[in-house]
Amino acid sequence: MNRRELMQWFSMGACVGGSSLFPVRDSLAASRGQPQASALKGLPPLKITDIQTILTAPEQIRLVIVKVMTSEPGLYGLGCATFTQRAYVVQTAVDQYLKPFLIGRNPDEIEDIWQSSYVSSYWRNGPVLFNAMSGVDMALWDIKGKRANMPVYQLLGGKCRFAVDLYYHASGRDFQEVEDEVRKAMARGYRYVRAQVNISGESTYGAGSGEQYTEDAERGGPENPKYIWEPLPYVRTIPKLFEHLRVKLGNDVELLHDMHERVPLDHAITLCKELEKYHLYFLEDPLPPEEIEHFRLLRQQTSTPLAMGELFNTRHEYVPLISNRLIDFIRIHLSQVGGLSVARKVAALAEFFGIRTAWHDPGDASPVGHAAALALELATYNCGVHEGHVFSPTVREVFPGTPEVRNGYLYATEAPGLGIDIDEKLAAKFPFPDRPNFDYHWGVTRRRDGTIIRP
Ligand code: GCO
Ligand code: MG
Repeated sequence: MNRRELMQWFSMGACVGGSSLFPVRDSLAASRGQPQASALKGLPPLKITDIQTILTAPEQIRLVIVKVMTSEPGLYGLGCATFTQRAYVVQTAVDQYLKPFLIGRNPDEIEDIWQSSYVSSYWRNGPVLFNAMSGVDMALWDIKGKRANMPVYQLLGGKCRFAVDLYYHASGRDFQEVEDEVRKAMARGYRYVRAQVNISGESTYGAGSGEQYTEDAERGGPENPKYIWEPLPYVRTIPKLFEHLRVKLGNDVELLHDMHERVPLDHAITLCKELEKYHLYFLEDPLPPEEIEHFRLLRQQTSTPLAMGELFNTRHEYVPLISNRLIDFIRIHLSQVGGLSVARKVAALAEFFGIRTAWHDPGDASPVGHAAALALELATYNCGVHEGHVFSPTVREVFPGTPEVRNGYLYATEAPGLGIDIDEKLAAKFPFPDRPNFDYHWGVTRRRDGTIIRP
């Protein structure tokens, strides 16, 4: 069907599910008698008929997908509600609480569904509820896009770039391994690479040391610390890593680093200042979210670009950092903050303050979450970079329409809605890992003296 035929088909009132046609209505009469029908331009009224959660782990990462079904046969939306560390709690929030609240509602009312879900438990904010709401929210945008027969980025204002730059994760046990990984990424066309290195003898975040965290890790508590991490060796090593990378690789690659909020303010200031000469694209999470007031001090001391926000839940956390221009990049987990609807408002707020987006998109955002972030990024002027995850061929089979990576860019599929689907039969073949639900990566790393560190 060409575009003209498509427009005729739409003006006749065809619906996305395929078959039903509605008589052309007189728009004036409709707006007097049936305001809703007029606003829908002939599309049939729609109701939410069911909401399901789909749990799957094709890469051993616990993903939570929300599927919102509608009264239109074959029309459904998908959203990402992934919170790997507490997946079953999110499932309960969707199945036991949001589902009964939202069945029968009109899926077109995305903003109202968000606002009413937000107050539906009286106590609001926080992980779990926001993960559940994120899943529903993305699914509703997916439905609206399918209904409009447009990719979601069109509904958000249309493209302001053809694709979005990705950053690749390079980790290694030593500088040489990290350098090799960065070279590999550059050879594959990536222009942005995050570099993390293992600190010998320490439980280093993101360094690919292959350390196995086990169930007995926490048994000893502060009396018997097993996974040790100290700030000083870390703060001394990282500038040397970036010196090595700049000497060996030159300046043609954008380098990033994630501090994962592990050091106190004095060390954060020292490290940010020392890294200035290596011109990072950004330095992520120099401080924990509990210490956002410290950003005022850090900001005045360093020109290293700062990224912050993946652990934020509420507007109370990100507004001061943006409005006081204390960071350069806002990082938000779209599947955690309340979905596309919230992230789009944060992006708009950030634009007024010259702050760019770098949504949190590692492997624990599902391909559906990546597709939603991409839709927003394509239509967001102040988009900086998309956190890249190299999805395995199996994940791509489970999620047909997972956005394609070409030459370091992430491309939209151009299909209506979020442009992505799930093969539920295949997804069921990848149940959550046969390990305890508790993820022992977190809450076990301690200082030498036994003090727990964040995170
Ligand atoms: C990042 C993050 C992640 C988190 C992970 C926690 O910047 O990509 O810090 O790697 O650690 O999402 O589950
Ligand atoms: Mg991070």
